[in-house]
Amino acid sequence: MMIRAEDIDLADGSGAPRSALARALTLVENARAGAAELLAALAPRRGRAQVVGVTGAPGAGKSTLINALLGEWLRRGRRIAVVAIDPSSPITGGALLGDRLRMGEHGGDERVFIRSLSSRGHLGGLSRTTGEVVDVFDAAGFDVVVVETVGVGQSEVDVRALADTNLVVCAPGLGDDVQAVKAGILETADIFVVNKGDSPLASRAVLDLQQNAGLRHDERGPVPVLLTVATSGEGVAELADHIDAHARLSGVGRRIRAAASGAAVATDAELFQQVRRWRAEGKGVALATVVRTWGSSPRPEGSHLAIDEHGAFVGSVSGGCIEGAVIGEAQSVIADGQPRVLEFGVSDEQAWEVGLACGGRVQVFLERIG
Ligand SMILES: Nc1nc2c(ncn2[C@@H]2O[C@H](COP(=O)(O)OP(=O)(O)OP(=O)(O)O)[C@@H](O)[C@H]2O)c(=O)[nH]1
Ligand SMILES: [Mg+2]
Repeated sequence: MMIRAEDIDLADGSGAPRSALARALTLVENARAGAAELLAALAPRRGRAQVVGVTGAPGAGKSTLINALLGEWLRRGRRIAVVAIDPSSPITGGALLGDRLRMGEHGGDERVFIRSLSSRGHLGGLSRTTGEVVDVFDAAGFDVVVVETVGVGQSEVDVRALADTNLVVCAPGLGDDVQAVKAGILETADIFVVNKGDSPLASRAVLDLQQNAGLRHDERGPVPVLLTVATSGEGVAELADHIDAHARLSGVGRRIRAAASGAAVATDAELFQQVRRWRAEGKGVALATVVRTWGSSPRPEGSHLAIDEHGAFVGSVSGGCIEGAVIGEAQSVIADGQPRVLEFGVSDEQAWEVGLACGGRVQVFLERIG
């Protein structure tokens, strides 16, 4: 049965659109016939929702924190959709079930819609259609769309392109988190959350992070570092305040504006400043440069993406679609020192996988620097 754009408007008051919404999501998620038409019809209604990315190591408490935020946002009269990316095998479904349980408290509320997506091995860690699922929720009238992903490796690549406000959740004692921050998550985080504030190690983690957060010297200033206890709700109202404030300051609909303008994510000066910082820290660094384009390539020749040995990155060689693949290859270049040329185009199977714009083709030169 056809789903029309007007079937999934929460604001029109014509009864519960939940089943229509669920069907629209399935259509879009699986890129079934009619998905493109529906998305086109919904496009003008997008751009109102605040997209909040929540990343962090497995077990940091992301889902529990989102559950607590749901309660706080409901008290503030918001409608909230949650997209939880399941990092595990779609076959076991274990993580999906766990997320339903941890966020289940508000799952029955009319104003909350929780959807789990499988990452399906997609490069970049997000399902190819995550952005479209976000578009559907935005157009349907949700005020906030939360996207939860595990922030290891490349998954934050796509979240950065998608979210208006990026939360990085750390838990004291998980060790890697502070390392990850040092490795460059700093550039992508808008708010750091130290969760499990009931742990004796928490205040130390806050201090560590504040020191690191203070190192960011661009116009955005230091990243706020907040302490929460997701299980009790402590610190969650303050976190919600910061998320609101970030929307007022930086706006919403970033993914739509970026797609429309092809705006660069960092100037060359910012990029090479980060490269110098990485090299001063003794890290291996690779530079990717767009050397040739054909058709509708999202970035012009000369665009750069710099990557460190841990996969932290700054800059862009695409609209976010091929970065995952380039970052993976860059780490090999750092390891073996061999420069190489990568090519992505719509006729390649790989390009299809990563969703390069139709008709576009781009050649990227990768070299180790330093
Ligand atoms: N003591 C304490 N435990 C917490 C807190 N927040 C979450 N937990 C517990 O930590 C465990 C992991 O929480 P989740 O919310 O599933 O963590 P997650 O980051 O979503 O995990 P993945 O989705 O698997 O990556 C659960 O047992 C939670 O009950 C907290 O503030 N304090
Ligand atoms: Mg989770």
